[in-house]
Amino acid sequence: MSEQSGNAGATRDADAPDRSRRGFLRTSGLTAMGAMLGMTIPFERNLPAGLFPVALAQDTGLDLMAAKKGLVVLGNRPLNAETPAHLLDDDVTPYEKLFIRMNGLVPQTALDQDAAGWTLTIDGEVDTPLELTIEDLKSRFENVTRRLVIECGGNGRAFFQPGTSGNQWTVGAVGCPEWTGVRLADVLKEAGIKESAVYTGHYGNDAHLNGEEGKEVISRGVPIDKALQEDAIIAWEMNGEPLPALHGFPLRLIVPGYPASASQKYLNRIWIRDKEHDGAKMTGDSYRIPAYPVAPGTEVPEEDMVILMEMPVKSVITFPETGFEVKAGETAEVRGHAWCGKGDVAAMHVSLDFGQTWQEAELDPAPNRFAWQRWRANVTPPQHGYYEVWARATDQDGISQPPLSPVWNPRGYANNIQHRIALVAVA
Ligand SMILES: Nc1nc2c(c(=O)[nH]1)N[C@H]1C(S)=C(S)[C@@H](COP(=O)(O)O)O[C@H]1N2
Ligand SMILES: [Mo]
Repeated sequence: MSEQSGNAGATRDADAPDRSRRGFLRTSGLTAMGAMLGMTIPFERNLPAGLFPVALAQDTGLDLMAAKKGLVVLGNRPLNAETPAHLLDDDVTPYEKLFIRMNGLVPQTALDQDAAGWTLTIDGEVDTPLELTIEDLKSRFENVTRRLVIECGGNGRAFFQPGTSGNQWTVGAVGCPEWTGVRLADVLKEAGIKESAVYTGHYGNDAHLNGEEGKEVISRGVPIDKALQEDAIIAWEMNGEPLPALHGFPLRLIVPGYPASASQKYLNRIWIRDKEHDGAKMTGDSYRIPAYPVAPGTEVPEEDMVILMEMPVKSVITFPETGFEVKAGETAEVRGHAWCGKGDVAAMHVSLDFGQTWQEAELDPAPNRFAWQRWRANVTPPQHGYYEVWARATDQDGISQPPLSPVWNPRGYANNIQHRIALVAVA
């Protein structure tokens, strides 16, 4: 849907035969654009040639958001949208409820669901560079299906004080779909990782917002040891369907435990580097935090910023929705999910008295490593009035989510503040 930029320069004599795409749409029936919009366009004949309905343009993202009605759009160029906590209740996050984080524009190949000739190149510090089709991936490596959490490094940014620039994600830049693909490690081993390998560098074919052809939108990587663990996968399916356009069609990486920026969408190349990767948004202060705790608002010199790797332990309350009413003295179930960049979560607690006392929640084991874990607890508000449910997950090292934002950092990453919801007990 890049008609606006694509055809805008093609001026035509109004009387000349109309051979533009819009002309084609016209001659194939005036309702073609209307059909795409799902309604008639009463003044369609007034639409200047080359002008496409703005609602169909990728600029608005409206067409792409059609199935994701409950999400909160933070911006439309690039398109970013998060999921309200109460819509994250599913064990496996469906397409409709998965957050969207675009740094550029969805590539045309993804919009067209066109995977013809798609290849994935593995090159750099390898014995045998590979160029694999999707069929090669499917047939030459063991296929695996895993539930894996993806969480944006900036999830929770909105809770930092002072505020930091970037999308003001609250709690919903996270999800846990089921991905099908092959282990990244298997593919890398096939290529043969040289001693000199240090880091991966990931590439996709999404278009830069400024329209510059071939300009990198985002290209991140992970230490080679992380890439060689068995958890990361190169996926072509999400929840049993080909990857949707917004989530990386036809191939993407899922590197669980790390900020989702490492999980490159529209993946067509993995460059094995002999040094830390320096692609777009790998350097400067992107996805970096100070090497030492700083006071809120501190300006940190660039050389003191280190790459954000493992995401901290975290949880979300997905039921009930904030503001829920219960009867005083009666028991209500609260539930949600917990996850951690180190792997399994060790314990889950909830509080009904602003953190004075905590009760242990039931915590299910993960169906596989790096899937989120279901937790549930029964709470009983003793008398009528206003309560809050606070949720706190603890990792294997005994580290818990903080009640206030964790150590501040200039770009607002990795905020694992406890999630709170309001609970009203009526007499
Ligand atoms: N090609 C490409 N891959 C990308 C991005 C992108 O903009 N382009 N954004 C990254 C970031 S920052 C996040 S948080 C996740 C978001 O994945 P999702 O949109 O499928 O939820 O994709 C990552 N992979
Ligand atoms: Mo992200």
